[in-house]
Amino acid sequence: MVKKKDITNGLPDPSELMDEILAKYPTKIAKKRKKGMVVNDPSEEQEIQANIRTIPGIITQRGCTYAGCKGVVLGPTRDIINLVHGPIGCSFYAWLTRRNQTRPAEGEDNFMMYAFSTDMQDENIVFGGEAKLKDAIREAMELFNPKAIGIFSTCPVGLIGDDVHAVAREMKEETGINIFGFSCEGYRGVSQSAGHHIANNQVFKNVVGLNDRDRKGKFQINLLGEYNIGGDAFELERLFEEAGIELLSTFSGNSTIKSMEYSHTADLNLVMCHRSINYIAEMMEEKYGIPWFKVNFISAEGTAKSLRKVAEFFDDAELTAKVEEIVAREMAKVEAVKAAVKPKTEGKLAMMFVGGSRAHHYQDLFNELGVTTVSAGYEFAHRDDYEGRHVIPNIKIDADSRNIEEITVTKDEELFRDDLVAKKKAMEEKGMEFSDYVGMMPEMKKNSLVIDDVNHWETEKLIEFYKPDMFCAGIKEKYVVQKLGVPLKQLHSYDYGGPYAGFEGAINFYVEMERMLGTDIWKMVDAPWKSEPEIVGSFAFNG
Ligand code: CFM
Repeated sequence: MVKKKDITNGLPDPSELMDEILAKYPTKIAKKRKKGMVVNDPSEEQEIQANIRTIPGIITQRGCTYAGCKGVVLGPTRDIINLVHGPIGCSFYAWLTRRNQTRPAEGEDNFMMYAFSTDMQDENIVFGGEAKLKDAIREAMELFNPKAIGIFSTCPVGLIGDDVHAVAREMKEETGINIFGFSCEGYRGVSQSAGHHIANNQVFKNVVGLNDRDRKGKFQINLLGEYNIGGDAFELERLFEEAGIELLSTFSGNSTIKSMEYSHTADLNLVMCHRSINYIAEMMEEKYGIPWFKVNFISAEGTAKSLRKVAEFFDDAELTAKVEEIVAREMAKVEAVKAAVKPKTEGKLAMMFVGGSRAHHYQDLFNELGVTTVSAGYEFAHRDDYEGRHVIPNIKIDADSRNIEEITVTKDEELFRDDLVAKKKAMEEKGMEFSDYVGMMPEMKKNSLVIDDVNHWETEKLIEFYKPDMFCAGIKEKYVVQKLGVPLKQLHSYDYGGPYAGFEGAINFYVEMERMLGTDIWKMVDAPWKSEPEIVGSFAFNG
């Protein structure tokens, strides 16, 4: 049986492990990879290299720009037809695999179970696909009569030069509905992160502000960067509703395009996933004066803290009392489950390599179970998600980032909320923090190993060194890791579980971790090829 690292006197210094990992690479590549690895010291300012191109040939966890735009940001919105202009494979592999759920009202449009594609063929690549795209839009109109259509560009669209924006303009005119395009070709950026930015820009330009709904609640908010994976948004909606907080729109879990149209009438934006949506938060503040702050509803403590911060912002006795009542009631349930589970999970080791925010958020949930995160990293986050937003002015803008449109946002003289600006200022004076994200590294232990855009070779070495009890990542890593004897929890799709957000979510996660951390089954199975190699390879020549 494998013996895991003893961490009673702090985490072991992983410098040797780092050297061993790097020794395998050619010198130039080792130099580059080294900058993406940090032996963490939260008492110091440390720099990590992030958001740069993956080295060709390395088995990355990353996805493409189209995935970040179509799948991540727009995918969970149910009443828009998300039409993919491209070969069918791009649609097929983006079809319902993310487990973002939705709950339409009776009779309301819900297109999420469909995969809409222009199904480009060779002849469209050679002669152009714009005519086919127009036909697809007409067909979609006839069959579904939607309120809006988004057109998503896949790699070939950019290569052959189809102008999705011109088609969108023309078809908007012809159909009378809102149609807009995204230049989110898979290769457009270094990862799905570019797709988030492109999606934010287009949604802000073409959707936000279209409809000025009258105020319905005393406290109106938007939740940005929550995508309702495994039903997370449902749990948060339950809490807001009980507290009397009117959730205008979520970007974009369990959302409608209609609700995004009046989202600019909110008093406050809460940012959950900073990486994917901070652009809209910033742009809404510029244009309408709506302040934002970062929240984390992953973990019971985080949920309580986030709800309390919202109550503090609105500074209303009734709301504060209600929030306290909810927190007290829910925490009692949480504590009861935690007390039963924690003795079995305490002292275990986890590592997580996920996306652009969950590798940080889930550390809070593991902390509640007494599980230490020994190593973590994002697939595609930027330096600010690691080091904190204060580094943004120092981030070098490279050619890949310049490739993404920066839109200029100006103040809306009519709708700008001077009252909110004054409120933010007053709250800041009282010590409340806005427009900030502290990042992952300052909140991780000394000597934890932080790695950006981790690859399979590095994953194997990490497992060999730390012998963790739990590895959190996605489907591409799952079976490789399990064959190495370590259970893997998917933190993208949640496997078949969830919700994990909010109080109920924390309870679900505790119970699941008790089960997953409490079994040695993965350590007992040996991959068959360890004893009996099935394929033996040899070089035909030594050239
Ligand atoms: Fe934000 Fe996400 Fe994430 Fe993300 Fe994603 Fe996702 Fe993720 Mo998968 S928006 S960065 S692009 S929290 S799909 S819901 S789980 S990689 S950590």
